Amino acid sequence: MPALYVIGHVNPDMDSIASAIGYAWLIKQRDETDTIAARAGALNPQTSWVLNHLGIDAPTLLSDASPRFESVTRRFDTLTPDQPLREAWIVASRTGGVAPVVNEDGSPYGLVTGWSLFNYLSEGVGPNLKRDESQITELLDAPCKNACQTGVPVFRANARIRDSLNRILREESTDFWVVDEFQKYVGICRQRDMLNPPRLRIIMVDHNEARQAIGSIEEAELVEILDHHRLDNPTTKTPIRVTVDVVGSTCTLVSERIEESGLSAPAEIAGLLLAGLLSDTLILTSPTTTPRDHKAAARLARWAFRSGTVLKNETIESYGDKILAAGAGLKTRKPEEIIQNDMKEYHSGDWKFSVSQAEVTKYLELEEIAGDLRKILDEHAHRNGYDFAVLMVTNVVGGSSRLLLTSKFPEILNELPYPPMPDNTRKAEGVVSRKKQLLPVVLGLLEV
Ligand SMILES: [Mn+2]
Repeated sequence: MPALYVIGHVNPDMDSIASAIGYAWLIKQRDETDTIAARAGALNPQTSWVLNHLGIDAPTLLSDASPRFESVTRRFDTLTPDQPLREAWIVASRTGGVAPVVNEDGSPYGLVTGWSLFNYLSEGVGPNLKRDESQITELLDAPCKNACQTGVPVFRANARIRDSLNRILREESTDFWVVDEFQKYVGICRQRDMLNPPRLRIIMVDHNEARQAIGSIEEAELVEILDHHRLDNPTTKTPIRVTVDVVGSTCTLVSERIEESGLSAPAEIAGLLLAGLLSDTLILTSPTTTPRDHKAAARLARWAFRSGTVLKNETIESYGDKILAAGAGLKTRKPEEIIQNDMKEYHSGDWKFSVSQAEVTKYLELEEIAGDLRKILDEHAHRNGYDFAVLMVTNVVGGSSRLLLTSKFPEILNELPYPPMPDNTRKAEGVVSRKKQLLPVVLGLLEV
């Protein structure tokens, strides 16, 4: 069975990372299925802080779902160039006709194959074989290097198969080397496996739109969706389990699943899920917060704030404050990073745009860097071919936002119900949710 990955959206936020780790943990416990928590990009400062604080490793980076050479690699036993050919015979009869010969340092030397062996033997005994040919067994005492096919193409284990398909089809040989990043032997891959590689199995958490998913998601096998955003999911060939529910965080859904399974999460997993929940709901204050989120937070707190753990003296509020503070502060961050960190792309009619969100604890720093930020936002929009871009700077303490728009934007957006400020930003009082508050207003204007 190919690996099963649980992964959130690109530009991952706290909820995406926490729900991926938490859900992968649950599946492993509940179904005894090997599951890998993955992330679709760099961690943001808030998430790094939480993972560090709880002593949890960051999930595996998976930026593309196209099958890699590693997925079709066969890890055959190897021989050194000086080992006798009869030992290669033993390996080849186990592998179905190929014995990899590898230098002492692990770099590929050559392959003993049916073809290379025939060439070698026919040179030794000539075209006419006598009835009892004892020469053949003697020939098998020679070192492997005498009967190797060299110049066999080499592929990196983590390279995409798709990118090398043309070359694979052109090659005469049907077995190829697979090496690691140091060009050392990993295994052998075979042409017929590469033409139909196993698809990565993916569970999407905290998103369901292909546009917000890792690259080549269409080449993966979508297994499940667990999310709380608007529905715009890719189509599938077979039925899958889809949960898109109206709650404040994906971590809420994960914690409900844990409870339904009759399990309780270990303290650090509970602390992580609680961080995702508190981050997405701004400590249970955002308009997206539901009674289920309150219930989930209480349950996670019970599991997480145990004696003997780093969170032993926390309350939901004190822990939430620390999490939000770890994500705050503009001047300490690069403008590019502020825009890229939590950026989502949208299409509406002919318009293509992005809305980035950054969280701060006060606006003082924004006024100082608004000019720089707009310049970078203009470049960002230009580079990606967006008609415009918006940066939403949210004051998580005050519970409102300032909007920074690119210098060029559709004229209709002058009608945004947020008054302009002296620093050229717009004041969006009480607006903290991109999804529930800002986006419907923007889309409402664009779609008129
Ligand atoms: Mn979320």
